[in-house]
Amino acid sequence: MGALTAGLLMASGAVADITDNSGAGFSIPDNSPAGITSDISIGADETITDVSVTLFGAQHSWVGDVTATITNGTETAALFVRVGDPGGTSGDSSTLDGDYTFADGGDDLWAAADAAGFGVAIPVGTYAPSGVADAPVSLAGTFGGVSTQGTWTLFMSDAAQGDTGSITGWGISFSSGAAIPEPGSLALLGAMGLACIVRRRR
Ligand SMILES: [Ca+2]
Repeated sequence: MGALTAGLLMASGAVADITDNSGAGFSIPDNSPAGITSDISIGADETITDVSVTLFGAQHSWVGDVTATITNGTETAALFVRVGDPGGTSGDSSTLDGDYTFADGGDDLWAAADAAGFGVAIPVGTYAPSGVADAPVSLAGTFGGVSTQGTWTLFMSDAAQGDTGSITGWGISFSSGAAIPEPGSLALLGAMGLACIVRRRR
């Protein structure tokens, strides 16, 4: 990005993000480790600083069955793996109903599922990615420094018979390149400038 463009972006408070919400929806095959995949192809070649993935219109009657991962073909990160299952159990009995975003710094999905309880939907929102037995996962840590360009593949699977689910679509969003101050940071800069002015007047 040229200095002029970056300056204009900073002046307008814009964020240098790439978002592609074109991922196709699908039904998750019941009780199938092979699961199902869907690709999004990104043409832009930017250096990733952070990634988030959103499942749109997610439905499932037993979240503990479900695993979701994202990969660029080289690196793979879990979004969630059989929530509520520390190993060898049927997992959490709450459900999925709506749009769920997975991003570093999001809410605790396992805690939200536990709070929801049997047959109750986990609230829609932004959740931190997690792995097997709720192991912490960082999307920035996994994909930071890698190019946005290429094929990004969402994998989902269901590990137990009976309860089923689907998504209507999915998307991926990247923060890339030089950090652009967000409106909150710009306001902070403004406040700092004001503080400087106040100090000068003393
Ligand atoms: Ca199932």
